[in-house]
Amino acid sequence: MTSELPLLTVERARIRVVELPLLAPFTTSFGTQTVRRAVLVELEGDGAAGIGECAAGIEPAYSSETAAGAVEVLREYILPAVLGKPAADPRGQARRWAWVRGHNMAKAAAEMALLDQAGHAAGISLKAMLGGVKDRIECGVSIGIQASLGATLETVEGFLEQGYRRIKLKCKPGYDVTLARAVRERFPETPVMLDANSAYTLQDVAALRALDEFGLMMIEQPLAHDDLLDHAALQGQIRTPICLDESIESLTDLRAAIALRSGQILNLKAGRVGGLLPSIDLQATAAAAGWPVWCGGMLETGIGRAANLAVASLPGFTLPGDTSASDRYFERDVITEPFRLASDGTMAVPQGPGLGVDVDRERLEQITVHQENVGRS
Ligand code: NPQ
Ligand code: MG
Repeated sequence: MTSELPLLTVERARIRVVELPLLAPFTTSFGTQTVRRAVLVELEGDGAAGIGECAAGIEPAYSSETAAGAVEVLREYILPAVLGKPAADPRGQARRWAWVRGHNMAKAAAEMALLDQAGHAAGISLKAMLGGVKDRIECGVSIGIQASLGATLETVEGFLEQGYRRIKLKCKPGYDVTLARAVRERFPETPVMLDANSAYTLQDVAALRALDEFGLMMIEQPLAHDDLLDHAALQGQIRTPICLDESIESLTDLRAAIALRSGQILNLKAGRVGGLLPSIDLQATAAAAGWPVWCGGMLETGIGRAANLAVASLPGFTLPGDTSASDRYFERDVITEPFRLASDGTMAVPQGPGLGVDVDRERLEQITVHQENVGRS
């Protein structure tokens, strides 16, 4: 954090679960999502309010965390650790739950709400609090597995017409080389990458090596979510740079991956690594090792999307991220001004206090499926 922030007390805390329907089903190697269920944390104190979004999904498929698990850990451990206890700044508050092992996405949701609250109290943007340097972010788009190759090519074309600067295609064993070839033939110059979400093993090295001829920017998380050794072995056998996503849940993981040469690029998601403040350290460590970093996405509502743009404005983030516009996923977002892509494929980083977005309270109530106050509130 670059800015000095005032003393801040969390006087009231609330957990809210929302369900936002997706415009189209989103299919990865681990399953199909048709709705984004998101856990939100709402905080108030010292006359300022903050909101944060949890990245955990319904099922423990992308990571071991779930929305229901996050609700419990937030209610029982994370929020009680900070309620009614002053601290110098959000970093000081986050230290109060450092004893909780794991549950990075639940911690990140609470931290996002604290930063939003602190930003509102002090009149400082999240971007400024984190030390962001860019006003606009170059955006890519992540495209799920479609019913046919033809449908995929049409989808790619539509997003390129909107201005997106790089295309990420979800792949899986048996749906990789044909996919890469078809997209390359139709869009020879477009920056393209694949994301396997851990669907391969070292047995599949032949198919993964066959991808080398397509000049892909990278292949994301080909192997198991916790296997840095096999990723290192694979990187030794393929030219396409490996980008790690699921494998990196902490600075320790990243340092090990760098030392082992398990990849060359980092997809950084604040939720996965326990928050925006830890993300500052990861992007600096990656940059020092010569690893480009980009900001991943978790089908966030406008709340989490605002945080993604703020963190993507840090200096280590040098590649276009999965920071797409609200209308990539949702008919109607939960913020009054949805995030829009400019025709040059960039999006503005919010400049207002905190997250810099206004929540559409009517929309929020409409999509709420559960809410509870925490502690004495
Ligand atoms: C990725 N995101 O980079 C993830 C995968 C993902 C934009 O490709 C609920 C919970 C829905 C977790 C959808 C993108 C999810 C999810 C996608 C993770 O691997
Ligand atoms: Mg990924």
